[in-house]
Amino acid sequence: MSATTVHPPLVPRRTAAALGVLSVAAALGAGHLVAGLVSPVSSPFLAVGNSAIALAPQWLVDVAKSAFGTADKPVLLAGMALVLVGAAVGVGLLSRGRPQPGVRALVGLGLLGFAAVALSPAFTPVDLLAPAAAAGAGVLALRRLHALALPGTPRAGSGVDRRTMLVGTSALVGFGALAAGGLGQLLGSRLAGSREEVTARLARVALAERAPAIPAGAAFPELGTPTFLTPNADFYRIDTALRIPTQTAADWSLRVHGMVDRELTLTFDDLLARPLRERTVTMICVSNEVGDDYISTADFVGVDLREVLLEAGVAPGADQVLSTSSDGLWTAGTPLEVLLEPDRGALLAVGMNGEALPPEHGFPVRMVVPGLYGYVSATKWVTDLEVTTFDRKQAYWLQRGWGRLGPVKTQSRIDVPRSAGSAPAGAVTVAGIAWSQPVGISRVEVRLDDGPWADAELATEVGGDTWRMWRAVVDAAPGSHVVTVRATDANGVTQTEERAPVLPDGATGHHSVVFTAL
Ligand SMILES: Nc1nc2c(c(=O)[nH]1)N[C@H]1C(S)=C(S)[C@@H](COP(=O)(O)O)O[C@H]1N2
Ligand SMILES: [Mo]
Repeated sequence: MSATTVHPPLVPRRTAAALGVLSVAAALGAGHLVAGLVSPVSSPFLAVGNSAIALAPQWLVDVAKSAFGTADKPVLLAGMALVLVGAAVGVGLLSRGRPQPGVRALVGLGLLGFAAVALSPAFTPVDLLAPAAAAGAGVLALRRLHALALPGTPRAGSGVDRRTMLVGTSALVGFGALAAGGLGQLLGSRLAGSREEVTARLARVALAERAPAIPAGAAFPELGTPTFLTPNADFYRIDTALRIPTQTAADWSLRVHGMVDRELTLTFDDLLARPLRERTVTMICVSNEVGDDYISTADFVGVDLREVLLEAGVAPGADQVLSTSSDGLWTAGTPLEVLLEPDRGALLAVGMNGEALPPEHGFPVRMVVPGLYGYVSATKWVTDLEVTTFDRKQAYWLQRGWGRLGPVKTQSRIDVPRSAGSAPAGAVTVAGIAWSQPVGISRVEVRLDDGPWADAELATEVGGDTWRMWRAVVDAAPGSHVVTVRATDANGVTQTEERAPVLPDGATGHHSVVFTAL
């Protein structure tokens, strides 16, 4: 070793910047590819963009809208790309000596992607695969390139010189990132294109049945209840899909078979050629704990499922329709008797709140059956209906110990005051939702502490298949209080007070909220 001061070797500035950009490109490419493969909603880059929009203050959104009009999204994405290039250069420059600071910065970016994906209401754990792949690819690329770029680390025994290796590996990472990103984009855009086409077609068709307009007095969002219709982006999401099926409408078909007189195969065009009906339906998950929010409402457009079953002709002895998703991995068993009720209104849905179904909610076609929990009825990405018996075939959740029939139980929920929240003492507004499909709600009562039950005011009714909002005013002296709610259905049956867990067929019990009057 020489006697002069030892400077640790450093990667030249420009090379370091280039390494940073390549590593971030590798991360984005890998993330976009994995998102395209498993879940189009989970691309970290797009998720960060969507979160930026969701978290942006309203004035900023307004400024962007008025300045860029419909180009506001591309402008946002371009802006994010610029910021990312800056961050990438930063990652490189931080790592001129050792790769660790850059690795940490990449992991930080990955965590940002994680947070953005996890923030989406459509989030399921598999959505974390894309940001994880992104962070992994970025760190790998940075470490590898860094090792090659650092001066003074000769690779003993290697025939190729370090510089050639560095250039070659850089080119590989660059092309790999582009190819992965491009492939991811292709996978995602095929689906996006098909969705746009379906949305446009739905806007042109004349509906055979329209859902009544939602009256102004149907909800009290200004008090803190949900809006009557849940925006698609906020609609709760539950599924076991490890990968969101990316089948396009053109590739879709539905087979109706089993105990039927005539087996049917319907294409997407066949569906759209049939009478299309619009119905406002509240969907609920059996896993909804008392007071929880696995419940949402949408205007669904689709083909009447009963009409399809009658056309196929149901053989005597059948008691179940087993529906299967296009990946073949999930099934629901729906009581045939319910599907054949003339007034049930079960749909093979293609539209949701004025657009094609979102990918995570079943594009291109799903089932919607008012009054049944989703696990026995709401098959997303449905491509197969087998008319059969419960004895012969057991659906996914039935095999795992959940109930066979799955009718939605009458329930109510308090949305304000928030749990552990506070309100000025005196007249305190209590508001929330209640549901009892398919008959509807006739009465909601609230009780403060151990006081008597008092009638709440019901919002304007939309239908028996949807939730109904309610509000009440209680007189609360300063201090801690419990407010409790109970609902009564249109037949006069009040929801049970008895607590039941969600397993096997849905929770029961009163919802109570503790709050402080100040
Ligand atoms: N293919 C498929 N469809 C499915 C499921 C699933 O896991 N896979 N989950 C069901 C359950 S349990 C519910 S509650 C609803 C939820 O529909 P959503 O995600 O559109 O709200 O979809 C149902 N359809
Ligand atoms: Mo569910």
